[in-house]
This record gives sequence, structure tokens and C-alpha cells, in this order.
Amino acid sequence: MEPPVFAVVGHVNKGKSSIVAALAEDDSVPIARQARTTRANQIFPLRVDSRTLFTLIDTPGFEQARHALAWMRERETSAAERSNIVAEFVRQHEQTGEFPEERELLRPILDGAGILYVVDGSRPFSPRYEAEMEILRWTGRPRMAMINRIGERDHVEEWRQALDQYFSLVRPFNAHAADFQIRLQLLYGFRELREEWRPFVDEAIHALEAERERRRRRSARAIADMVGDQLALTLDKRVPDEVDLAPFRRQLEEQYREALRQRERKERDEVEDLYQHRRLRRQESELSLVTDDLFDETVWLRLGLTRKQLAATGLLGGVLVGGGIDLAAGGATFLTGALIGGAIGGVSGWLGTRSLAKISIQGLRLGGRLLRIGPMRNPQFAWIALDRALLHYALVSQRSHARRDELVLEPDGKQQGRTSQLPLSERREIEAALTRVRKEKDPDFQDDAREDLAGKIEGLLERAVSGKG
Ligand SMILES: Nc1nc2c(ncn2[C@@H]2O[C@H](COP(=O)(O)OP(=O)(O)O)[C@@H](O)[C@H]2O)c(=O)[nH]1
Ligand SMILES: [Mg+2]
Repeated sequence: MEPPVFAVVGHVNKGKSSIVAALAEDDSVPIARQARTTRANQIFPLRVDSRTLFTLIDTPGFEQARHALAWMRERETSAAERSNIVAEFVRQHEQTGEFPEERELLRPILDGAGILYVVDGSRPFSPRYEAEMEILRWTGRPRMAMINRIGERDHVEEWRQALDQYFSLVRPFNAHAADFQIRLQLLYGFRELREEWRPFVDEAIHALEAERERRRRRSARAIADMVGDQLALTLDKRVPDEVDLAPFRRQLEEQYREALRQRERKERDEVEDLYQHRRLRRQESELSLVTDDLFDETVWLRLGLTRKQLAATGLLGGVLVGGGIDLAAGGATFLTGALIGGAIGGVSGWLGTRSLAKISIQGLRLGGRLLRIGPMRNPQFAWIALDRALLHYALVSQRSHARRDELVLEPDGKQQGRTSQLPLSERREIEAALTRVRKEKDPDFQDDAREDLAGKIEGLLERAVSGKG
């Protein structure tokens, strides 16, 4: 037996394509504000590991359901004949070219697809839908009604009364709000539709759950790699002797910040890719805290740990004093004022943005000087990077593929970020894992350290989505 096929049918503009996009995890499904974006059936398989779990067919909406039903009723002889009459309806009008939408949407159903009938529960029920439902009943195929709500109003109960008479299963399903758990619940409904499909649906449920875990694991590693790379980042600039260093320093600082931002963008793309959000636009608004660059002071105050919490992790001394730069033989190193100001105790060293990393100057043997920035020495940096990544992850991993609006990243309210709500013991463990990543020079051990950090992050991701922490 083939994996099940479901034809998503209904009136125009009720969210059929949106439901297909959500269920097939496909953000390329065409959805438009104006009606009639779907004229011909479009097939969207849900694949995991290139295996098709089930297939959804997006269909044009019913256009002339009453006429079509009238045609069928004229030819009705007995209930047993009804599905044949529907087939006859399609065949005969192939010749005349009439009822193009009805023919198109009925064809896969007559070929054996299950029916997912979509209505908009924010609009009142009206008898004009009865012809559509009656035609679907005549096909005799397994069918479920889905009450989508496009607007704010709630007419779900009256719809339910009507739908219950035509469909064995009636479920609310909001295409835009459908996160993973909601989709999974719907699949449990699919199990009830037809006995023979049950093993396929069960397999789909298992595959989706396994895939969900894989994505979370890989996201955690992507975040750990980002933080690891950011912490290790150093940049060099050659500067001639006898010139003012200041402009070179500013340039180098700007390049450093840009490189950190770029590394963050790379991680965001990776996570979005894992969750199959291939066309997502992130809002880079100046006002939005999280999409602001990493260096906005207000972000630094809001995300990451509080000063007290940082101190409580107990590992700061090592972080601030350690790290640093291997000096070339004969090179003279000057710690800049910014660095000294950023030593333990200085407020700018805790939360400020000036002393993200140390800048050093070396004399070069063949003349000229080498300006070097990095590695990161601000202990708050990694926590902020983590908080920002958690926020992004929570939104992306729960986002319905039906949505076409921009992803707007904003921390909730005036609260501190998620990491500052963690118990001290867990913050300490994470700080220890971060320290290991920061210090490990051997590539194999560095990989172990990142894997270990990723394990800790995975727990954070799980809770970021379930809302606990
Ligand atoms: N707010 C909201 N809008 C929705 C939802 N589902 C669909 N829409 C919107 O309703 C319109 C029609 O959706 P579409 O899926 O193209 O309907 P179709 O013609 O039945 O395929 C689009 O503008 C969608 O963005 C939903 O769950 N919430
Ligand atoms: Mg459509």
C-alpha cells in the first residue's frame, strides 16, 4: 500500500493552502491575500530522510458547488450509486470544459485520497456550504473537517453542529498557530480516518518525533559552535610605524564586531534551515532588541546574566585574567586603556561594550606593528549570545510554515533573558562548559568541549519551547 494522500478542499480563501504549508512544513506553498491562487492541484509530500510519510494535495476551492450538486441529484438513483455519479460528473464535464475547479478537486478524491475539508471558523456558517459538504459525502471517502480561524471572531460551535452531520471527525486547526504539538495531535486524528492508513500514520508520527529531536540536537550544536567560534575569534591588522594607531584600532574593532555578527547570522540561517524555514525574513529593525546588533547597551542590560549571577558562577576570575595572546618573540605588548578599564570591578568590564575583547599591539621584526583584537574576554558575552539564540530558536522551531510575515525577535517584556532564570547549579555547569570551550586548544578536545556544551544547550532548547524556563 502507498502512503496516504489527503486532498485539502473547501471554499476559496479559507486557508487550504495555509494548512497544506503547515502540515507539509513547506514555506514555499503559494498563499495570497486575493482568492484563486490555486487553480490546478499541487502536490506536497511530507518527507523525512527522503521517504514520503504522506502526501497533501492543495486544490482549487469549490466555485459552483450548488450547480454541481444539482447536476448530481438529477441523476441520483440510490445511495449506493452516489460515488459513481460523482465520477460521472467529472467525466462528462471533461468533455464540456465546465466546472474546472470542481473537477480538479474531485479527481484525487475519486482516485482514493482522504478528504480534509477546511472552513473558516471566524465567519458564520451558512447553508451555501452545504452543497460542498454534500458532494464530499457523496464521494464516500474518509473525511475530516478542519475549522481554521482566519479572523478574530468565533463561530466554531455553529460550524461544529453543521460539520458533525457530514464528517466523522471535526477538529479545530489554526494554520498560523500550528506548532509541532498541534500538528502531531492532528495526525492522531488521521489515524481514525481509515484503518489501513494507521500504520503509515503511526510511522509518520514516530518519524516526525525523531526528526524533531534530531533538529533540536543539531540546533544545539550549531549554537555551541557559534559561541565557540565567537569566543575564539581574533583579528589582526598591520600598521606602519610612526602613524596614529587610533583610526586603525577603530577599524579593527568594527571588523571584529561585524565578524561576531556575521557568525551569529550564520547560526540563525542554520537553525532556520533545519526547521525548513527556507524563505524566512528576519526583522532587522533598529528598535527591536534582539535583531539590534549584539552591542546595543540596552541588550546587554536585558539579556544574559545579572552582575550578581555572573559573580556567583565563580569562574570569572579565570576568565578575565586568563586567555590572551601568544606574543611573537621580541614583540612588545601594550594593554590598552580600554582593557585596563575592563578588568574585574570596573562596571564597563561587566556590562559595557567597550572592552569586549583585548586589543594588543606588537612590534614586528621587519618593521611596522601588529594590532590584534580578541579573543573575547567579556564574561557576559556568551550568555547574551545564548539568550539571543534561545529566543530565536523558540520562535523558529514553533513557527508554522503557513506564515509569510517577518520573524520579529523581541525579548518578552522587561524580564531578564532565559538564562538568568536558570538555577545556579545549572548556570555553573554551563559556565564550566563555556570555559572549557574557551580554553581548549587541541582540536579534538575542542570538539569534545563543544559537544558537551551542546548537550547543555539542548536542555535549554527543550525548555525554551515547552515554556518552562
Ligand atoms: N491570521 C490567519 N490568517 C490565515 C490563517 N489561515 C489562512 N490565513 C489567511 O487567509 C488567506 C487565505 O489563505 P489561503 O491558505 O491562501 O486560502 P485558500 O484559498 O483556501 O488556499 C491568506 O491571506 C492567509 O494568510 C490563519 O490560521 N490565521
Ligand atoms: Mg489556495
